[in-house]
Amino acid sequence: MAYPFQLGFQDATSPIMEELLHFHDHTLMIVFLISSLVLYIISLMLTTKLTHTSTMDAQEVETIWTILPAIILILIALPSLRILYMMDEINNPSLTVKTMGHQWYWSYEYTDYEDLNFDSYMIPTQELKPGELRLLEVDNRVVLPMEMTIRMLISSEDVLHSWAVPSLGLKTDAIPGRLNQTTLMGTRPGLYYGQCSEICGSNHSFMPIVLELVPLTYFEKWSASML
Ligand SMILES: [Cu+2]
Repeated sequence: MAYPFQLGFQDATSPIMEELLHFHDHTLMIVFLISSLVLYIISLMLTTKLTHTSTMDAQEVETIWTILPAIILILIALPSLRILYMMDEINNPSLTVKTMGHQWYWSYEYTDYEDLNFDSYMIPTQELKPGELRLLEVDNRVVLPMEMTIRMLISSEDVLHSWAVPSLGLKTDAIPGRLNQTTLMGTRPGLYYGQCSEICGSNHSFMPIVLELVPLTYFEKWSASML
């Protein structure tokens, strides 16, 4: 989860988020270079009186300042498309979990099991135990095996919601009447927090998401205890 006054992203827990962080740094570096150049030129123009009064046109420099931005745009667009297609890929998932957004809680269904489903409500502030996170803890966590490809199916029962877990690089809209699909792959065990990311009504802030990524053997024990 994020810590107070955090400026950057959360640490990556999935390969996709790793890629997204690299792409963010790459794009930010380009932005820094352009900003520095523009600032330098502005300061130069403000502090000198160097003007070439007889210059009417300059073909060479115009060619450069047309082609150079085009190359920079390509350098951003190509890696961006690469990640876009990687996120779209569903490669042979070993587990499917369906989540439905409700006003205002999430419900989960492990569709590979006969009868494994539950609702996940936020724990109200007055019922929190010491050390628990306000507005982020839920009564039933989504337990999932780590280092496995999981297919998340996301939909909604009433209004638009959005199922988001920042450290996994996930944010998928939950749309009534439509089943959205995304791949979830955690590389580390732990607790991962997210929140509904679509303004969905008066209790929009009170429908958090908590993933508990565990090794496969623990997941098997948990699923057996839930049946
Ligand atoms: Cu919502």
